[in-house]
Amino acid sequence: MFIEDDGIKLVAKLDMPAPAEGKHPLVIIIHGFTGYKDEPHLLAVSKALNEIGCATLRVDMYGHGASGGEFRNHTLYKWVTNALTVIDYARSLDFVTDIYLCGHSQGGLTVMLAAAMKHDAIKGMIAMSPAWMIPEAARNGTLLGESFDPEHIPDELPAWGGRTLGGNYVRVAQTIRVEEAIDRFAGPVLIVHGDQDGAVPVEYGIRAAQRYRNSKLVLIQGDGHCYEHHLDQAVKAVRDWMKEKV
Ligand code: FER
Repeated sequence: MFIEDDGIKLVAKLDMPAPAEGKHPLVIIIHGFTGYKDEPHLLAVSKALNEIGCATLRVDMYGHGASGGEFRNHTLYKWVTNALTVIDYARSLDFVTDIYLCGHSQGGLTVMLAAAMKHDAIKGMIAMSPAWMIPEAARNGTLLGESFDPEHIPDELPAWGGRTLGGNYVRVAQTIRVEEAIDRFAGPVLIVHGDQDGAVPVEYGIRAAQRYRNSKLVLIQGDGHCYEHHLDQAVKAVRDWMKEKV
C-alpha cells in the first residue's frame, strides 16, 4: 500500500499484531540513508513489536526503496514532511491508540525532528544509531567521508554505492539544529547504539540520551551500524522498553 504525500507515493507496509482485532498502539518505523523499509534489522524490530501487541508501519521515504522521488533530490526537510504525513495517516486509523516513532540512523534523526514538531501526537520515540551528526557534519564540510567547502557546496556529492547526492541535501542539513529538537520532546525516548558503529559514532547516541529529559540508553557491545553481530540484543532492547509501555 502507499501513503500519498503531496503527489509523492510513499510505499508502506502495515503489520498487525495477532490477534488483530481491537485497538493497538502503532509504531512507525523509518529506515536510514540509502536504506529501505524491509532491511533485516527493521523487519526484526517490526516482528518483535507485533509479538507484544503493537501494530507497525514501515515506510520507504522520499527517493528510497519503492517510493517516489529521486535519491539525489532527497533532503532532510522532505523526509521530515514525509514523516509528518505518515503520522497524520496513523492518526486517521481507528484501531490506533498511541503512536510511537522508531527510526534507524538518518531515520533516527528524522524521528527526532518529527517528534519535536508533533510532540502532542507522539507517545514515545525509539532512535536506533541516530545519525544526528549529519547537520553538524554538513556545516563542517565532512559528510559521507568526503571533505568539501561548506560555504561553496558542490552541486553533486558522491554517495554510497555509486549514487549521487544533490548539494541541496547539504544546504538543508546545514540549517538543522538538533539540540533544539531534542529539547522540544519530553516523552519517553529509547536510544540503541552499537559501540563499534563505523557510520555514526556511538558518542552521538550517548549524547542524545544525556540531553533527552526522559531517556534510556542501551549500548550494544561490539556491534556496528546495522547490528550485524548482535541484532537479537538490539531487538530485545526495543521489545523490553516497549513492553513496559503497552
Ligand atoms: C554520513 C554518515 C552517515 C551521512 C549519512 C549517514 C549523508 C547516514 C547513515 C544512515 O542513515 O544509515 O556522512 O552523510
